[in-house]
Formats: sequence, C-alpha cells, structure tokens
Amino acid sequence: MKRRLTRRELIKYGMLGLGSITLGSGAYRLLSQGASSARADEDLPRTPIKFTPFTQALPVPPPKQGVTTPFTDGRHCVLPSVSGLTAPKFYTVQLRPVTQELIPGFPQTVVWGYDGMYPGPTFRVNHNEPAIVRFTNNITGVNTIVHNHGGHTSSESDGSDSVFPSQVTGPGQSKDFCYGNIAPINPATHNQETSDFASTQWYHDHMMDITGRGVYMGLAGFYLLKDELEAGLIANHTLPADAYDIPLVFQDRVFDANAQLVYNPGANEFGGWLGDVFLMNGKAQPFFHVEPRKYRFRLLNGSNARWYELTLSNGQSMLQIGKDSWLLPFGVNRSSIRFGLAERADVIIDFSKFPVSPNSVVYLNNILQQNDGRGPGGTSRPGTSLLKFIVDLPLNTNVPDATITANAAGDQTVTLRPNIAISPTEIVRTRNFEFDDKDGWSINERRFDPNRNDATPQSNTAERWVLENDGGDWQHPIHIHLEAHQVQKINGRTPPVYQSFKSDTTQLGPDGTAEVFIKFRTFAPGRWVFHCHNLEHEDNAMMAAFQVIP
Ligand SMILES: [Cu+2]
Repeated sequence: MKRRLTRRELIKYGMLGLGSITLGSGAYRLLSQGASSARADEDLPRTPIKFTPFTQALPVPPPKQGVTTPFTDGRHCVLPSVSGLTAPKFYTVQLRPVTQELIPGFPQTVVWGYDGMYPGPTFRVNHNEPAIVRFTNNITGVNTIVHNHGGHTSSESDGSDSVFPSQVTGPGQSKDFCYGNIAPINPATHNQETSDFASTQWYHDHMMDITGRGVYMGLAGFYLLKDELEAGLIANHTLPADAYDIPLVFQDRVFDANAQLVYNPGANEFGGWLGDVFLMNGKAQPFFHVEPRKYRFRLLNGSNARWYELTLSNGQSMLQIGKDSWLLPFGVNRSSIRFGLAERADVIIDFSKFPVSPNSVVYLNNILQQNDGRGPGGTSRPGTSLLKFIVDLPLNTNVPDATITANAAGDQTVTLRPNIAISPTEIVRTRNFEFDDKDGWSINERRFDPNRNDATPQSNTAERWVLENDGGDWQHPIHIHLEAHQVQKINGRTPPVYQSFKSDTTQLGPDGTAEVFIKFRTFAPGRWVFHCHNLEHEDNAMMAAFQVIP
C-alpha cells in the first residue's frame, strides 16, 4: 500500500524544500538541503557506528523520590473523591535535554529526559496514596504533555492535549498532574474494584502530532503500582521482592556518525520509523548480572513502530504474570511473547537452574523480522540478542526465592489477581471502528479532530467495541485510554488465555479484527482518546476522542 503525503504532513515535517533531520542539541539540525522525496524503507538511514555489544551493564532507572513540601500555590489538579485515600504525595519532575552514553564508547548522545535521564525515573506508588506530579518543561522550543499509560486518570490529568489543551506544558512552564492510584469505582457499591487495580503503567510524552519525536528522544519511564494484594504476594514470596523486580523497556533507534539520534518519519511517508540499534533501558545491547533465582521483569515495547517477539536463547519459557497494566489471575508459560507497540508483559524468568559462573549465560532474543512500519513479518531464530544475562552473582539467601510456578495444564486456579469479567449481559451498545488509510491515517475514514467526539458512552455502562483493520497488511496496535478492555474475540476467535483478561493495547493484524468489552467508570466526566500506538500513525491522525456522558 502506498500513501500519498498530505500537504499538512509535508508542512509539519518541513519536507517542502528541506532535507532530512537529525535531532541534536535539543533542536533540529538540517543535514542536507534540497527536496526530500519519500523513499523506500531500504533506503532509510542506517547507523554507521559499529560497537561491541554486551560490554556495558543494563541501566536500571532509579526510583522516583517525592518532595516533602506540598505545593501550596493552588494549581492542583483534581483527585478522585473516594474514601480511604491518604494525603497526596508530591513529586516534581523536570524535563530537560541531557547527554547520555547510549552506545558503548559514544558518551555524547543528546536525549530528552524526565529528570534529565532516559528512561525516566521509575515511580513506585501504593494503592490509595494519590500522587500529584509537577512536570516542568525545560526543553527549548518543544511543547510537552505527559500521559500515564494504563492509568485510571481524570480527563484533565490524562495527558491528551487534544482534549485538554490547558495541560500542555510549554517551554519554561510547569503543570500538575493528579494520579489517584485507585482502581475504578463500582457504581453499585461505591467501592473500588480491586480486581481492576493496575501494576505496570508507563508514562510518556503524548503531544498531538509530535509524540513520536518526544518518545524517540527519551521521554518515557515506568509507573509501577502496588496494592494490598500484590504486596501480600511479595511478602509471602509468591512474587519476587522489589530488589528482583526490574523494569525493562526495549526501543530501536537510528544514530548518525556522531552518535546523535536520527528521526525523519516523513522519509517513509509516516508508515513508522524503525531503528537498527536496540536499546534496553536506554543502553545498546547491555548485559545484566543475576543471581540463580527467579526475577520479575516488566517488559515494555517502548518503540515507535517496531514489534518484537522475545524468547530466551536456551529455549526456556518465561512465566507471564501480567498483560499490559494488570496482573493475570495466574501465571502462563510462554515460549515466546509478541509485543505490539506500548504492550507490556510482566514476566518471571527463573535462573535458579544455572550454576553460578561467568559462563552461565542466556540471551533475551528478538526473533521477529520487520522491514518497514507496516508491521512485523515472519520469525527467524535465533534472532537478535538484545540483552545478555550472566548468572554469576551469589544467591542472597537472606531473601527467599519466589515460589510462583505455572499452573498445571488446564488448572486456572487464581494465584495472582482475581478477574471479574465484563459479562455480555452488561453490554448496552456496540460501536464499530475501522482503522484505515483515508487521506493519511484515519478511523472510520476520518482523520482525528480534537473537537469531535467519535463516541459518547454513558458513564458506568459497558460497551462492545469492534476494532477492525481496514489497512490491508498494515498492522495497528490500538490503545484505549481510561479503562482496561477485555478482549472477547481476535479475528473471530477466542483469544489465548493470557490475552483474555485485561488489556490497554490490542494488536490488529493484517485485516484483523478485535472485539472488546469496555466499561466507562469515571470519577469525573470528561473526554479521553483512543488511537493506534504506532507513534507515526498516531501522530498522523489515527486517533479518536470519546466523551463519557453522565
Ligand atoms: Cu497504526
């Protein structure tokens, strides 16, 4: 499929008479002059730098610390009014350019970082302890807005400038975002539905039209939540302790000869920008020392357009305990896990069978092939090694190993978070959304209009949404804000068990369909968005807005 660039796209990306761009020093630098015509993907820039992989350690983003003095200047956003909340905790985050060593031996890459680091610091928050986060933008010439992906958040603090423009955080500005850290409220009982409480969210830039650039430059981090149930699973050693709980975001990037990030999404007609260097937590192909025990990894595909299918090089399974933001009811063994954009898998990897030795090595491999933004092709083993685990740390016997194992075949006894399914009897209406390519990227043949409501569900009702890919062999991972959705059918079939509970992002394969149930439990009326999470598709109008009406 070929797309023709709209004039808006040409203007937006400066392709009318300008050249390709490199992102350095926080501003665009023109590399070449002269008209740039759209090119086939095989002609896109490739990183000219050679480096030796697995020579530097995996960075683990530090936990975000709160501030002790509350903000008192009356700019607070709105927290949910629900009983049982503690006083809010206050955090300040500064967005700024910084140089960081992404490629071993090349220390000067300019990135944009929350708190001046990429990835940003990891929030670890507790249920019923609201957070008020003041984001200050010190990136010259760039508007930002933060979205807490997977969060049950008010419209005001959800980070969609398109539906709440007053939260745009321009250069030199500060804006407050309120995160209740609660589960959706059951309207019948007025209690939180703790089966819907999230575990693994991530925060990232969400500025309309330029989200791809912001995330590519480094504006992403983890937001991990813990409630009484999950704390209990950790305390009784079902799940690994926090010290063995590692957030892991994988992203692909293109660099120029000076190790600066290259981003030119118009070069392939906004089909999706692929990189050829693989970063794990912001480091190209690092290693990670582990003990012979079970570790928990919060795997996140934070790439702009690349899909992944991850395996372990020794053929060992990973035990998936969570999909997107939510824990599953029980662990599911996976020999490989496929990730569309923004998807997460919460997994346990068991290193306990390895002898403690520098020779005990296992790789996390990506076996998925992808040549352009339309989506993945086939798989090829062994694939590309992204991360090298070395089981050479002595076992700390003061911390018991986690006990979780996969449920025996067919045994779906709840050992993690109970799931309360949305029942077909709760569905009040069906809506259909076709993801297509009319005049760029579109939904139901309409490009995104922030002033238009594409759906107006009623508060505290449930609906059936049929998401349909009308884009031929283009693939689209669809993210719906505000609430989890429950996948009923994928391409007309019952989804695999790990996909049958809660998701916030669902893959639409070639000509694929997904039928999902979703509730709209809001603690304040407002508008939210849903969109393709291929960031170049999202930035080119494959987005829609819904208003939850009282
Ligand atoms: Cu898409």
